[in-house]
Amino acid sequence: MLDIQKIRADFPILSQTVNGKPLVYFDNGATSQKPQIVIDAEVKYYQEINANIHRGVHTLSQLATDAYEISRGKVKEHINAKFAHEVLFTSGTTHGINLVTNGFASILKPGDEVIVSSLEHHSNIVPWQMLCEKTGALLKVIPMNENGELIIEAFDALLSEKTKVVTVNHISNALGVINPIKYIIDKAHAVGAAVLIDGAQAVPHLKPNVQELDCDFYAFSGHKMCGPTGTGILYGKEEWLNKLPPYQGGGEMIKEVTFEKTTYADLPHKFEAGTPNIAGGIVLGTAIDYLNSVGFENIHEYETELLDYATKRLSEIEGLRIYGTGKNKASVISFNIDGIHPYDVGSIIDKLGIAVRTGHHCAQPIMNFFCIPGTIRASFSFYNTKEEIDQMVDAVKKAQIMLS
Ligand code: C6P
Repeated sequence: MLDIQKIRADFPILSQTVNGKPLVYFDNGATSQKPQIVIDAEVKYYQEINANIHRGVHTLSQLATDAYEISRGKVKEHINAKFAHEVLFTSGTTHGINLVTNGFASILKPGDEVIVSSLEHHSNIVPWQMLCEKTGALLKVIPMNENGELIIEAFDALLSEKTKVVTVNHISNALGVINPIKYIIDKAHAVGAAVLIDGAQAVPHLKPNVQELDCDFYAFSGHKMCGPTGTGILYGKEEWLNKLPPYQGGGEMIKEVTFEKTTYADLPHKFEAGTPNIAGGIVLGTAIDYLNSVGFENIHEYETELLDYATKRLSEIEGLRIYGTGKNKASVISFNIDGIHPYDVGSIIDKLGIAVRTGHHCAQPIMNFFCIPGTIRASFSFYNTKEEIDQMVDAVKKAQIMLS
């Protein structure tokens, strides 16, 4: 059992008022709030050990390097990667996915096929489209049903020896649906395809086990899991990271440079050109420690309670439709009210202190499927409460009356 009031006290922003009302922060899918321990760790880094890493022999540089590599080790343990050098620091999920698609440009041939799902964020559509344009590969899409679930038989039918890559998100950001990724990974491997999982929306809610999943790549963002913005991780299997060419050229990613030829550094440095977000990388480790101290089983249990409660309460509102009604869901609810634009509801409830996201959530194909311009999305974290859900429901009812 979580002591929610104690947890809330860890997050200074939650005691703030917005528009004169206590803040109800339900935009955790966009970015999570940060506990004081994470904020303090960022300050402590700049106050005490700020230096560039992997370069200097001086003490501060070594302290910063050690802290950065300790954090990489924490991520390795957290996701159960086989080696620390399979864990690449990135600026976020988008960066991680682009690193992979860039690498596949030298692997794919015209007529090869890449399978994405209809539930993807634009970050996991556009880079693959760009790759297909560059290489002459074809983009195939796993369709979804009215509940927002992928149609798995259709996925099975898309697979063939032409399939070279399959990519899906672990959890849909727009609908909260949890995808059957283990099934997808195993089926894709059976035809020899590589698999990238976009874990951006999964890591705040669960602990991915990349060896058990057997995915080839797993990309996520630090800022959605209580870490700083501009941080992220790309996990890649050693064999794949050795096969892919570097993403960017520059300092840190080389073994030797002459004007005739450059040789590249070993993993992970081959993919970490330039000075990274050192403070962010270190503090991501602190965020992971914090989440583990709360406990992912506790988080799952409590967030399921919040999801069930919010689904029940919102369903009381006449004319309200929830999108993404499959069985397997994370604590995200996307909804609309008949005849009212989601933006209008979002603006009114913001005046009442409630922060939700409205719009297409960078997942326009999902909105096109439902023939809507967007939704109102409430995404819950373990520091939210049922009382806050009640406040949102009251605010939505008020907005409905004002806008009808
Ligand atoms: N989704 C949301 O409000 P970055 O911006 O690189 O940290 O993450 C991109 C991204 C990739 N995949 C999924 C499934 C995502 O949800 C996101 C980010 C935020 O839903 C901001 S658009």
